[in-house]
Amino acid sequence: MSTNPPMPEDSDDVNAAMARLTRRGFAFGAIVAAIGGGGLYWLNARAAREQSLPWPLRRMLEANERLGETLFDPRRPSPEFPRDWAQEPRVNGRRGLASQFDPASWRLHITGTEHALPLAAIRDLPRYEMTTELMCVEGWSQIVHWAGARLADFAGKYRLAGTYVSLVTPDRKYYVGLDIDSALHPQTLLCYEMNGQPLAPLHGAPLRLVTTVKYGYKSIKRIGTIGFTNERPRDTWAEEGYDWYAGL
Ligand SMILES: Nc1nc2c(c(=O)[nH]1)N[C@H]1C(S)=C(S)[C@@H](COP(=O)(O)O)O[C@H]1N2
Ligand SMILES: [Mo]
Repeated sequence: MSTNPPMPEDSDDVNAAMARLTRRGFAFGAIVAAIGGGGLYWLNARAAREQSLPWPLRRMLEANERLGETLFDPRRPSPEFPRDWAQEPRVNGRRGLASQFDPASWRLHITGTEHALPLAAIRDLPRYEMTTELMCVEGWSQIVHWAGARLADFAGKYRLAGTYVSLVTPDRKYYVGLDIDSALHPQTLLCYEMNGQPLAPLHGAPLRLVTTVKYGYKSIKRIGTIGFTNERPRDTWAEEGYDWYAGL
């Protein structure tokens, strides 16, 4: 079947498309139970496609999106794990990492300001470490130890405010939007270390986001520009049919 939204960089699992959708889609589970396998076949074969999904699945994704937004408690902490449970996650998704790139001349740009910050500016913020689960919407997860600065501390220091945060790679090929509650969650970090080492290039050096309250696709690697805004920012995977909110 071919119901999955396109995922050019890391899609070896076309057949897992349904499974992916059901991770948070209990409503989908209910429909599957109600109509059975034959009905599911019908759904795939006959239902009109919207953004490459049969429309009933699309409606459900949208319903879940609203539900996720309503039920999410931004203060709820995500679980943390013993430090030695951490392992190296696979490199998943390389968009925005392909271009030639010199880490030494990297700066973090803040939209609407003159700031072009070196990594030292992030290291100067209070350091926070966490051992948390990175959950990819494709159905795998990995416990990883991260070190970095809280995005909330960064926002405080540079007096940034808005309803949303926008994050973009230096080449602008991967971009993420976050609602402000998730951005300021205490386990949303601007990370410069993974498992006790400086970030490897394919894990987002020199600076990436890691947030425990979203699926992995919001944890953008190699941030080039950050902006606080009142308009909902573009988001790479949302534009390919996934939930913009992507809450866990
Ligand atoms: N720049 C960039 N960041 C990205 C991606 C990407 O393709 N490009 N993929 C995302 C996805 S889908 C996941 S699951 C995580 C995986 O992080 P890892 O490669 O460090 O395991 O990175 C996210 N951040
Ligand atoms: Mo992912």
